[in-house]
Amino acid sequence: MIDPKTLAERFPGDFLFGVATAAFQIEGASKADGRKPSIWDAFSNMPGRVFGRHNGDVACDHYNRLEEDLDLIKEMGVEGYRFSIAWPRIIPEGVGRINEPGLDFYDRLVDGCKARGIKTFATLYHWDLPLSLMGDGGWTARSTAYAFQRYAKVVMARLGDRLDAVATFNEPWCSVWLSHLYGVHAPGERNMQAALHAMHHTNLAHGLAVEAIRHVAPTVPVGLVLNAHAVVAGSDSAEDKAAAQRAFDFHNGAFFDPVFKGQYPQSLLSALGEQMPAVEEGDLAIISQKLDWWGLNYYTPMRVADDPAEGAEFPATVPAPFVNPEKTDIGWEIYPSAMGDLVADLYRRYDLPPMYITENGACYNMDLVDGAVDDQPRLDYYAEHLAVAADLIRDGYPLKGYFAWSLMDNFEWAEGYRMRFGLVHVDYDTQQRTIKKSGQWYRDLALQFPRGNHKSA
Ligand code: IFM
Repeated sequence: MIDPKTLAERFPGDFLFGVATAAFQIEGASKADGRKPSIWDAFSNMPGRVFGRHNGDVACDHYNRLEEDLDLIKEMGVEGYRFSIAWPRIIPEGVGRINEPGLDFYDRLVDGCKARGIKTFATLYHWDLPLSLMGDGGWTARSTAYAFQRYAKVVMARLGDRLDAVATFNEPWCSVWLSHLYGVHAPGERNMQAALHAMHHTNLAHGLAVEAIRHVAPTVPVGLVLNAHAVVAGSDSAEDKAAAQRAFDFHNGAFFDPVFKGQYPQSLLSALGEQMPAVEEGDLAIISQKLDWWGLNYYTPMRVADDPAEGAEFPATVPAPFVNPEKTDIGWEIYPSAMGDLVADLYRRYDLPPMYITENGACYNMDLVDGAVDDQPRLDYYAEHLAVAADLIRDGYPLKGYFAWSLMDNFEWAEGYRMRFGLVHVDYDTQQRTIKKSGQWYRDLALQFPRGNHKSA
């Protein structure tokens, strides 16, 4: 077992260790204090969408257990908490009426963090679109981008004086491709044209929100969290290498290129441009405003091969086999070095600001035995990926912090509660929290920070 104190020595003294969650996954209280449904409430209540028809009505009951959970975060020894804000609590219909009790909840959350000396990293959108906005087409409608801008303004006007950082979106890949093309996440569409509309309007919403944040809370560092895919060709053949480039353009370039280069990838435009919505004059300038930071969420590589089927839709790839047969309980290949290669590749391709690893972690579903959870494989996963993070710092990449996903077991989207990513175990019958073996290890590491004589990377 890697000793956490030895590992800690590989990070600069001002490196930030944190834990992450998202509103819909933990809060519950889905009808409390004026909150209205999100697309995830509707989706999870439909048969056949979420495992066991689990929903977010109670989740980890975090909304009602805020103080205890903030104590738990403190107990985890971390310096930062990454959480998301639920748009349906703040502007329940997406547009129109502002719901003060919703803002009050996040006020308490932020103040509670500050009182405990914990830095606040807020995400404005972690997939819980107010359901009412689906009446206009949800993310396929340009008007949703402007509704998001207003929501960003409202949140920052209330919380901006106490946030240490804000991200506009979490993983647009999921709320665009997984939600509108692959049909796995809400709203469950399977349509390329709809997905391309969601793509552009999400990118536009990001840019509009950056503008709003800078206007209302100019001192808060603003960023974007991307689950960049570590795309690896399944073989050295020219076909598979070309497939990997196409996959990069589609899965990463669709977001990185407009944000960090002010244009969409040429390959995507050639293949799919006709199905895209109008990119109006000025859109790309709004989208590509310089960011203060960006966040990487990394779990597993994406191995691809060329799809030989005639007329296969762009990016025309099929999955290639895992190289490492070891996988986590959700079926994702464990391959830590791909995280390092991905970061190096992204800094080669784009002019990127400093970064955080905003999510990394593993799904293992072992339960409580005699009051304890022995999740050694999760601990190993963390240790191996953190060693890669330390290598990145050694090699000069501007990596400022790392957030473990997740603080506690929670609603794992289409997988419901059966897939567990927490450092802390949640018994959903009693809402009892138990720090797992991995959580104790992570705490021992995090407790070393910040430490004196900071030597920044
Ligand atoms: O649970 C999710 C999280 O909401 C976004 N990133 C990936 C995690 C694990 O699937």
